[in-house]
Amino acid sequence: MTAEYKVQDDVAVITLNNPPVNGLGHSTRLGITNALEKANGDAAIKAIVLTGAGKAFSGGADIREFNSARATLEPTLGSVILALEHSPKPVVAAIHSVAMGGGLELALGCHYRIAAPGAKIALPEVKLGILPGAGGTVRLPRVLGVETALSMIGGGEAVNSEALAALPGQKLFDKLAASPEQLLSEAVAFAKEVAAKHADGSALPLVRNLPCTHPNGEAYFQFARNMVKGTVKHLPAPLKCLEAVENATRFSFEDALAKERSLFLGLMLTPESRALRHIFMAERAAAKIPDVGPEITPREVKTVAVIGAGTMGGGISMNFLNAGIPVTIVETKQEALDRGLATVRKNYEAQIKKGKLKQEVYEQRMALLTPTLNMDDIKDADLVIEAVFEEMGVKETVFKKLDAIAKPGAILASNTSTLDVDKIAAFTHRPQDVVGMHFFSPANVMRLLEVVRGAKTAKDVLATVMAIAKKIKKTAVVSGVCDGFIGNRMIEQYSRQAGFLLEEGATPQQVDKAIEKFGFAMGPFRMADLAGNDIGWAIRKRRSVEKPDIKYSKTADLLCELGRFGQKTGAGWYDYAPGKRDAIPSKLVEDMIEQHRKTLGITPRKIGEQEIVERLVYALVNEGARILQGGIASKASDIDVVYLTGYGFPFWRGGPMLCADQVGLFNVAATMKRFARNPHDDARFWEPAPLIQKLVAEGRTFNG
Ligand code: T1G
Repeated sequence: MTAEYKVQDDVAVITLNNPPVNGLGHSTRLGITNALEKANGDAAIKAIVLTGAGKAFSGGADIREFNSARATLEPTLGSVILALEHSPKPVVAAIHSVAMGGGLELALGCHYRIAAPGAKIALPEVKLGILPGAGGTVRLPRVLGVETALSMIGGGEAVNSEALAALPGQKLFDKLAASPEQLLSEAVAFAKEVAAKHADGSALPLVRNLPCTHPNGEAYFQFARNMVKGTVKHLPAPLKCLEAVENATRFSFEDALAKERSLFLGLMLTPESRALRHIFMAERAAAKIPDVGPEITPREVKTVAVIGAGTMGGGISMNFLNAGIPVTIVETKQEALDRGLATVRKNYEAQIKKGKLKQEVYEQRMALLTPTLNMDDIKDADLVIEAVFEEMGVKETVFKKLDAIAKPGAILASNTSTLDVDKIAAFTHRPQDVVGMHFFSPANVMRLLEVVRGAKTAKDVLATVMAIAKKIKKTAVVSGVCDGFIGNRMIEQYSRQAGFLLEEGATPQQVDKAIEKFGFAMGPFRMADLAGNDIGWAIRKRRSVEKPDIKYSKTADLLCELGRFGQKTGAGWYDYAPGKRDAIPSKLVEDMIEQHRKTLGITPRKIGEQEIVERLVYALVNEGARILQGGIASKASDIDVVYLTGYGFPFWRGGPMLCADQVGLFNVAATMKRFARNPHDDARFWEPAPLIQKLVAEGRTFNG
């Protein structure tokens, strides 16, 4: 059982002990009800304290059980809470650190609640695409008031225990302990007090018996509904949260509880909730490298050096400055160094203007940045990140210098976005210390960090980079070495399809509009105009030498030959008014595409939105499957994390691989085969990857 039972004098102490956060899985739920029965069956016990071991009171229902029958195995959480309410002896919840979701609902079923200061209190279910499903929407308004409760349930954010205890009229906490260390002793003492108070047989207080009203309910909920409708698109849960709390003010406790249950079960089945729960687990799973366990000790990183003060070098440096880690930034020319520093200052000053950064914090951070023209100044750095021009010759020069200057044990990382990290490692005598750290532009904003594992990269180097990624608030995903790693290798296929769609009859705005309606922040052509069409042009030139047999649309090359590199030249796939970013469809570009179709002998056809979306998204899926079967990514959820945190994939769809699972791999494969019959497309590419065919044959999915 993952609920321990101890007796202190005449008080039974039940301690949840299901690391890491006392998730309320079936064994924990059973442990609580067994312990409750034992306490109530022991005449020597006058009161009960319920608390949590380790770093939480309870983090809620066990998310790992959600898709299994165990989640509804009795005693369900609702049954455990009923058992608490029916206990003839008073139950005091002693809350510390975290009481979230079902964990808070459990405490609301107790007769009394005492909290340590600093505890994080939340009903975050809405972030998982659901709503509190064990009475939270009917009990929390009764102890905090309708408006505070709705704000917590609809937003899902945590609030500190002392802030809630200070709310006028609140009935959530009967006491605030002096400190987390004194919580248990104070809870036991308080339990004795309430036992004495109810020794006369007076009824124990139940949250369910408190009133739940709002003086202007109809107007308030209408206002709240309009607010939610205006801000949350694509996600059904927030409006259902509001409906459940409104029910609590309109119906009896039991009726409102029953309505909450049916709303909860309905949301559990939505694809959006499946996606959000998948993301929660996927982001945490990405931090785990199958063959790099907790026994591998990371190296210490106290100082960082960044080679190159360009846009990437400056942005990369900011991540470490923000985490309080000193950075030495190196350039070869003073004007480049000055330009880089000016960019860093501009980025910080913009945050100050928005009120997101205090002046003194900005100055503290800048004080940690040491600019230099002398490469020798990096000799003591624990981690050196190269962010120079994306050309192997330049990388070779830099890494040979780093090999000669950097101290033994320093980690030498390249920010390369496509080049072979094994080749870069071979420029040094220490390939075991070389790794890829591929940041995404803007490097101080984008959460994704692709950690590229070379054949010889040492395990402790990987452990170090994963640990430092967490420290600088990046979501790190490990990739093997291949052209484009995970993200760019897949986006290459996505972009190829975008080009073919133009040749077959679509316009850039039709393609962008379709995929943006699907949920991408930006379609491929608006994105190309933002990033710069010349970047893709250079990569295609390199690739046409290395892999001449790759078929791709020449439309992008034709565009670049006109000098239309995108926003930076005031024209690209779209036209732009001077100084503006609004993409204006371009007659010149459409004529150019039309002319190109003629040279190819293609009669343009009307292409529907669904085909556009499937060709773009399934291109990601097919290449993702090849990346998986090639061992470049260790799990499908890692690929989803890359696309969700680095490429603007709509989060409510959970990533390309989960999206394919939700459509059904049988259907995805059948569509791919249909695309393979299109004479203007790339039949070889559209052959479903062997892994997809295997999963379809076995009736399985990417994400298990
Ligand atoms: N179930 C299972 N595992 C969980 C978990 C949970 N509820 N919460 C966290 N973990 C795991 C997580 O996967 C990771 O595992 C480890 O704990 C540390 O997590 C009926 C149905 C509690 C604030 O949404 O917000 O109750 O990677 O890295 O930064 O109404 O975890 O180590 O193997 O995040 O210290 C509602 C979700 C559930 C809370 C701790 N509860 N958790 O943060 O650690 S639905 C939640 C969090 C529910 C009822 C409904 C955070 C945390 P591993 P971590 P952390």
